[in-house]
Amino acid sequence: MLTEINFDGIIGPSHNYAGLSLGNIASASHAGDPSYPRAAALQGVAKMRGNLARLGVQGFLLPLPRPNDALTQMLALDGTEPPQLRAAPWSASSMWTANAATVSPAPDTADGRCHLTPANLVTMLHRAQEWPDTQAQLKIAFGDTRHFAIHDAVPPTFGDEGAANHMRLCESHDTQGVEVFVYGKTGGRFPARQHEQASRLVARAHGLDPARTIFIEQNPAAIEAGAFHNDVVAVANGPVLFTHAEAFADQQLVYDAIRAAFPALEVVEVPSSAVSLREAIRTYLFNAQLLTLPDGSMGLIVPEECRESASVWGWCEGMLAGNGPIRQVIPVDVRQSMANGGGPACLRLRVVCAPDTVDPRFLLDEAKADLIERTIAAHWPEQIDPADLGSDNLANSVISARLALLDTLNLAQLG
Ligand code: SUG
Repeated sequence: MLTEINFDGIIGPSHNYAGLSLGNIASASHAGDPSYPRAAALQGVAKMRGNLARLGVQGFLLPLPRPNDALTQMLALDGTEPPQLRAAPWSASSMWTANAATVSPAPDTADGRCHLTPANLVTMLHRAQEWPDTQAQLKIAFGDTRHFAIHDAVPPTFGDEGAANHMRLCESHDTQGVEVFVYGKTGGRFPARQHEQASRLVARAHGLDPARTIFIEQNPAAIEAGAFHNDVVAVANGPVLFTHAEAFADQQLVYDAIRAAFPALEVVEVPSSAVSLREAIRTYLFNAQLLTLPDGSMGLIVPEECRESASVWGWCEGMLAGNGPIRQVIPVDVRQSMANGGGPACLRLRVVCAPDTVDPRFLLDEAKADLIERTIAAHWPEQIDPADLGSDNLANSVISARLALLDTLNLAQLG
């Protein structure tokens, strides 16, 4: 039985605020702040626990090895370089698994397998180092080649940011869907991180039906306002597209194109008069997990920041009082990730598959959540100041913390 599993990235012990992502306003505005890796990782586990209780299934991916010595050497770091360059090999950015890969579930693909393409993330140096290690992990978690195909990343000429710029509409998760790829065009103040040709390449490699595959342009004004990924302004689940009114270059064209392939589309659009683009990006209302709950209704897992915004919370309350498909709005505290521009949706990769086809070491249960929490509490640094990045002491504690987690989860092979 195919079901949707959220694979959250466990927040790594080197989590820090180095201001590395141009166009990501939270990352820029927290540059230089101290970070709290232990608290960050525990917030992530608490989110996973909540969804495990709600859905009965939850997966995770492990932090990647940091600091990355190969990148340190490649950059010839010797202490004279600018701090942002020094910070790149330390980034814990693989926590945002919505950027780990693009996933096309089995009902959508020509060979009836679930296809995953790791995102090359080439626009940002600190993220471009992720994909080979991510791919190695995906090959273990989804190693059963009867059910999964793991591709190489697309060539670096084309920027690919994975599932953060990909949406799937379907009657239910286990039926054939319509896949929507959202790309940006270069030329604005901030980089357009998802290139059209990367999206088209991924769709071809996954064997998608062209009649059920749509390519749409992100609104340049949204990128300009800080929507460096489409999942900052829109999210889809089942037949529902939950979107800000200014998410796409031509909003009506997008609805029409999706409806032509998927007539059952239900659009929940938030008008700019209710929530400005700026406030949507500040609160991450759309960087939400839109979940189908066991009773068939939908719940929206939003950051706590949404509850603190009069306009956003007012819109949510009005929406709940109406008769729409989203019946619950559930705030979660992921503030440590939010301060780097990563909300609840950034922290998870959705994979539609049968749970028994996944390596069970990547699936969560309550006992494993306890173990993970204990390991984090015992080994994750309490605080990192960006000035500490580069120090041998910190390197040793970050490396041993990750190895302790791998050991706990019987995944030392990722060492
Ligand atoms: O790629 N932030 C990440 C946030 C990714 C959010 N993901 C999705 N929207 N799906 C990024 O910009 C900041 C790192 C720093 O500044 O230290 C960072 O990489």
